[in-house]
Amino acid sequence: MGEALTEREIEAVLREVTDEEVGFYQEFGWVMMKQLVAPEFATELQRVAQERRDRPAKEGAANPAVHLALAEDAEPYRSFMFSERMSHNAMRLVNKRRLKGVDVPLRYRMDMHILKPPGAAGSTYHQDSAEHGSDRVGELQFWLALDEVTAEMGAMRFVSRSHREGPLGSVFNDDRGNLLEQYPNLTSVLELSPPFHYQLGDCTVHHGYTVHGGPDNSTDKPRLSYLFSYSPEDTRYWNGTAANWGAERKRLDDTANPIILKPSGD
Ligand SMILES: O=C(O)CCC(=O)C(=O)O
Repeated sequence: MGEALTEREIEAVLREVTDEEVGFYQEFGWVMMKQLVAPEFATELQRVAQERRDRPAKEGAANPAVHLALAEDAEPYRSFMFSERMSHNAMRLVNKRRLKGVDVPLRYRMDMHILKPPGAAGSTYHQDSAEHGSDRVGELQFWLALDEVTAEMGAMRFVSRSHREGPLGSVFNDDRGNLLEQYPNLTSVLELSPPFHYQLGDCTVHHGYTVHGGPDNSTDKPRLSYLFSYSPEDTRYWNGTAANWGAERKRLDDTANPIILKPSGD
């Protein structure tokens, strides 16, 4: 098991986000932060996650790859995610100060270790906040490479500036297909980010309304990453939980809310 780290120790392995990165994120809805954490710290996170996965599972035990930053026995995850430096980094990106005049504290939303083995399917194109059911913007997700991740290993792609489009619909637990299928003009009106090549310690962050997904892992190597996410303290969630795979969604019914006029086909 790893040790809890002091703020000073965290600052030695986690840098501040730059003004350029904050500006890029606000404009495009995502940003790549090269070497946000020191490679040896990313290796330590990977080691601790692997050790937890290798432990014999106790009956009814929680998934060892999820909520590491809340666990008693998964340091340095907690020290990292709850550090002042990470909190300030995230608050600067969220930038509630712009309209409120003050920063809004962030809550832990969730964290998880993601392992995509060779051949694993790509990620469905979606918007996190539309899936999670938050009532306001501000939620954001960091995706930290715990090993080298090439584009062919299924590195995510983001639809640049899609965070300005508002909610485009939830797609998990739905039969209408991912957002690229539902909005065939999305990547011609807007632009898909370039294919990324992450080095150990590189991290992207994306806005809750940025459309993102990714290709299959078409290599013979596993794709290792750590996803961690915050949400503004005052956010309300539809079902009172900020779970990753979708608050319940129901379509309106034709009797109570009849359709006014169906558009004629183009
Ligand atoms: O790891 C992936 O490919 C997708 C992760 C994701 O959807 C997210 O970070 O919001």
